[in-house]
Amino acid sequence: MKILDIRIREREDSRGAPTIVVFVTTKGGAGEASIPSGKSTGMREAKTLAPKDAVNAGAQIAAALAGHDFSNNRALDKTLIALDGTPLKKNLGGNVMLGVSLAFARVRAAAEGKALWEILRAEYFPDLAATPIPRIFANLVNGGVHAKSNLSLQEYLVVAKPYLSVSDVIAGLKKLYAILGKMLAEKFPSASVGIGDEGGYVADFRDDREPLEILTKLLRVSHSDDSWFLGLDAAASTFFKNGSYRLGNETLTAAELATRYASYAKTVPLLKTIEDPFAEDSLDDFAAFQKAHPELRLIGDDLTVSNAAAITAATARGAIKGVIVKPNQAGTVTETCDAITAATAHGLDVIVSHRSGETPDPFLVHFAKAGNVYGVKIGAPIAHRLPRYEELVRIYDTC
Ligand code: 2PG
Ligand code: MG
Repeated sequence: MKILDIRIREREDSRGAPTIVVFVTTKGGAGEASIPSGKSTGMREAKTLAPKDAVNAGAQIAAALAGHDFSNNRALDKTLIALDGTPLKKNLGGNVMLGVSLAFARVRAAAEGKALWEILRAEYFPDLAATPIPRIFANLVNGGVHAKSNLSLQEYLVVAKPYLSVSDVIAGLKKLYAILGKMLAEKFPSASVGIGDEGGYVADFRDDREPLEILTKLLRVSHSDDSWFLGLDAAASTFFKNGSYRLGNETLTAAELATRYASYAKTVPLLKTIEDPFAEDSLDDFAAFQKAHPELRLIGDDLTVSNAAAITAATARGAIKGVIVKPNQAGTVTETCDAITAATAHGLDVIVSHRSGETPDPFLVHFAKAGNVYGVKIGAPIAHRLPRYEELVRIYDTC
């Protein structure tokens, strides 16, 4: 498919911060992709260029690629990676490169009359056949850098065990969300309960343990404790300062923080997963904690930054049992799919994730379906988080 032009326009994300939409025109048609952006970003994830620089990078890519023919995404992405020439995509930006790569995949999908996930499946996961429904990781209480509150931990998630249809689980989740809203309104002055970046509630909790206790109660009173479990995303790099962890008013060593998580898990038996429990450079602490607590599943995010080599290294150390995959951490369609392939080969639970600053573009759901992943992390079922819920219904329940 011959590239004719690439254009980039600035748009707002769900936080009202500037991000980009990328348009690719080829001889066979046009495609576009809107790129989300993170706040608790890993230092080794692909760099995001500000919109002005992104427009220039887009023009540079257009000048280099116009007239070139690419038969698949791997060929295009290889050329983009070479053109950028840096490990963290500092020159062309991971946001720009992913936008070009994804928009091109969409052109191919449209030309073949297929869904995006089918194009990705055919190119990157040709041996997969079934399409199991992924578990939804829904963030119902927001803290850390995603909320103005006293919580250091970033995300308190409810997760549905396997179920029959996406619509059923979303209906159950919306009920949980409404009941939780009522519980919090009774507990706190209602004007003080807010909504965070990912649609979860924000309130003045006693400490970082309290939301886990309240979510346990939520699952019990709604008789959902046999079909749902709880997860945390600590995003611990965000409260790691000068070699220690600032959890609320406390300053903890890694060992003390590990003891705290273990005590959460003991008193909150529904807690099964912890994402980024330690800072992004603390592979040893991940490995020690995962070995001491095989009943918990540690998940790498900032630790592994959707990079196949980093995922392999973390798995070799026994540091994680699951991994977050975010396409804009990787920076191209190919590297995203290679990360999914590597993680799956290592037996990890793969969870394809949104970013805290989102757009209506639901592309992540197509990566999930193409790669038959374990889960999707998509926030609470409201407002700007809904496009990914709707896409799940569209491509799992109605196709
Ligand atoms: C995370 C993400 C998404 P951000 O840490 O997992 O929930 O947050 O997009 O801000 O990096
Ligand atoms: Mg995370």
